Amino acid sequence: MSSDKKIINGFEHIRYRQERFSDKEMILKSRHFYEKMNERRSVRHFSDEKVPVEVIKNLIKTAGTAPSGAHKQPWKFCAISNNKLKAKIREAAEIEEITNYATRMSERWLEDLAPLGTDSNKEFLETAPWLIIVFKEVFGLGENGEKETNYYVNESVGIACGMLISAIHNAGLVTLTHTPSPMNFLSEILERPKNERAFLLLPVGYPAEEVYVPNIFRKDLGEIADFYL
Ligand code: IYR
Repeated sequence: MSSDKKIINGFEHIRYRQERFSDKEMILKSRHFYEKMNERRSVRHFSDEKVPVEVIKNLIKTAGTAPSGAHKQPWKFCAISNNKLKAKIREAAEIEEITNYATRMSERWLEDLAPLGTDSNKEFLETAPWLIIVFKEVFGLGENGEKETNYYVNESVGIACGMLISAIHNAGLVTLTHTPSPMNFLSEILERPKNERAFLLLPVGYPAEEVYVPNIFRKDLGEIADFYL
């Protein structure tokens, strides 16, 4: 009789079963999911309407289902709704962004960003009811504070962020990927441990009442994929 458990390399493995669909169902489901995801837009203007903490917890739990190098799960999500903290983060982010836009970014970079309408004003850092700040763990900390190696940290945390963004969209909320640079000020403000580095900042909330996004288009399948059949 086959068992639902077996030992591999001395470690227990459990039988995994996933729901299976017919080709027809699979084509429909994959198309619907694509259509849903294709509605997602990065939104830079938020309503200050509250979003329940329970939702944010579910979004973060979803991000935490991401695969990671050697299953080290090298991520930490800081969810901030505290207005004083948000104001402090905005102030520090804008100080960096003013220098970025004025001196650190090349002419070419500014030209490339022009269609998106971004600038150093980061009002969304105060308006959005939540800021989720994603930290990567460049190394792990053992029980006695000893350093442990993490693997493929950027890939792992990047994947978790993708899943987080999908979960935010699925919940009917909006976000944008804000990458203030340099980002060390976030570790200081949030008093993060020395093994963490800020990776990405995602404001989360409802869009502002009448919101506009750039009229830009996604590459079509022919441009993003080559099939070898
Ligand atoms: N970090 C800056 C600049 C910026 C850079 C890129 I590449 C973008 O796609 C958008 C903005 C900022 O957040 O404004």
